[in-house]
Amino acid sequence: MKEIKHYINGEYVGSASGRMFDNINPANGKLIGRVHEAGEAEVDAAVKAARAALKGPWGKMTLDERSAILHRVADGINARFEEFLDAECLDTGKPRSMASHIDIPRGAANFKVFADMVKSVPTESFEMPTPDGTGAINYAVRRPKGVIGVISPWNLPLLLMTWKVGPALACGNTVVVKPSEETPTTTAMLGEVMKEAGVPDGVFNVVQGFGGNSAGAFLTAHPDVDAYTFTGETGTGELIMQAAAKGIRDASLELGGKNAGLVFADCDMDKAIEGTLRSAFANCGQVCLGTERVYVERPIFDEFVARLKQGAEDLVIGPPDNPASNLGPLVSLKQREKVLSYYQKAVDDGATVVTGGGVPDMPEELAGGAWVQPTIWTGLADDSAVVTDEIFGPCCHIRPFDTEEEAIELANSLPYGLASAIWTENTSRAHRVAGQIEAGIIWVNSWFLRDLRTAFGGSKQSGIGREGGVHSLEFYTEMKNICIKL
Ligand code: NAD
Ligand code: 6OD
Repeated sequence: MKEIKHYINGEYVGSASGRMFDNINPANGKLIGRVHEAGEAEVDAAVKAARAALKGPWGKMTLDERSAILHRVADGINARFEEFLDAECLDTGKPRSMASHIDIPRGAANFKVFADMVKSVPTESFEMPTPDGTGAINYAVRRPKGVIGVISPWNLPLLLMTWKVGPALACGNTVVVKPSEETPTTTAMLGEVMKEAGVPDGVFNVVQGFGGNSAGAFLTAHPDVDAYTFTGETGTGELIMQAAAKGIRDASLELGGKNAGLVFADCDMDKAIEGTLRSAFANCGQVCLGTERVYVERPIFDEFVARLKQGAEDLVIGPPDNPASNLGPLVSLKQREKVLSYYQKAVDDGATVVTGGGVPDMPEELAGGAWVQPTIWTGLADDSAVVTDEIFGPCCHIRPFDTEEEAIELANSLPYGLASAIWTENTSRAHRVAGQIEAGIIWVNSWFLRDLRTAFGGSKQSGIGREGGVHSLEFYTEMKNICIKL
């Protein structure tokens, strides 16, 4: 039986309490292994190790030395690519075809990109006159923020965790990571890679466990953490912000979304269908950037619905190791309960179920998995909870619109503001509409096309702050101004 421990101060350690929880394979409901659950003692040990490591060799390294180590971390992930891939697919059930193209390569790239970027970011300097005529010079320097608490979700476990750990370490911080209880494995494995790459003990620490009244809450309550970076639900983000307020700690929050896709009659229909299929169903709909609300200009509405239905019905539902699979299970039976409750609510609210709406028939060996059908609805009122709540499942509601203004108003009608996809071949319209959408990330004729130098994050209740490129470096460093009187 596989046993997953915490990684603290360069060693794998179990919980003093002996408390453990199950790690379940969502593709078949079977036990993968047992995971140690951190109590306050383990979280405290991890934070102490991270604090001490700030003053150790890590804090004294040059940028070049630190950057070279982070390149070795990326190389270490790539050298064990298949092991990381197996582990990620086992924990999440996602198709290997997806994880091998997105999760694992991005997990490695997140280290290289920020290791390089940190070496080329300028700061500022100002000359100023003074009354005595001698003048003064101001210049800014960046320093690590300190010990960073990283709390990450289960949908893209390695990718989203390293998206924070990469820049945090590149900037010279130390980290204590609390991965999701659903997906503990790849974060645990990263400890071995860090060790082999020469990351000093205490720089990267992992505590396993749940959120509330467990490792997550103990980490956010710990007074010696300098800042938190969190990806997860908006409600959890509120709790983390409250905890961070004690002691005036900074928090970067990447939260939920209920993203709109706007499909104009002048779109390239093939591109719009392909992109909307991916944005609604990739990772079984468990992508924060995914499109759960699709608004389609009336003249092409019927054709769009028919073609999206066909595309959804052509998806191959299956386990990770089937090379043909492009729709895996949800992450857990709990998540399936949530998604199915919305499938039922849609029916109760009078939706037309265009396709799906239930649980697929699976072979006996997979029957215990968290499978759901990809689902499309039309006909719901704009205030139905199915249209306003983030479901985080393989589903979308499609509604017609008549004017550009109406489409923009519909897209902006919710308290979320994470991402949006616009489908049009009219460039003026693309710029005009993109500029008016209230979201942090807008894609035109694409979806989830990522350049890691760009600002990433949500507006409104989808988050606070931006990460990516220099924005990550801003969050993970403290800038100080030095004023020299001449
Ligand atoms: P979640 O908020 O339930 O959990 C995320 C992490 O927070 C987990 O590690 C969990 O254990 C921890 N946690 C939960 N309660 C906590 C508490 N009280 N104190 C400290 N830690 C706590 O989110 P999830 O279900 O893992 O992920 C899905 C959600 O994440 C969706 O809402 C999705 O939109 C969002 N998400 C957002 C982005 C983004 O970039 N904006 C990216 C991915 C996922
Ligand atoms: O690509 C990224 O950097 C990123 N943070 C993606 C988030 C996906 C949400 O599920």
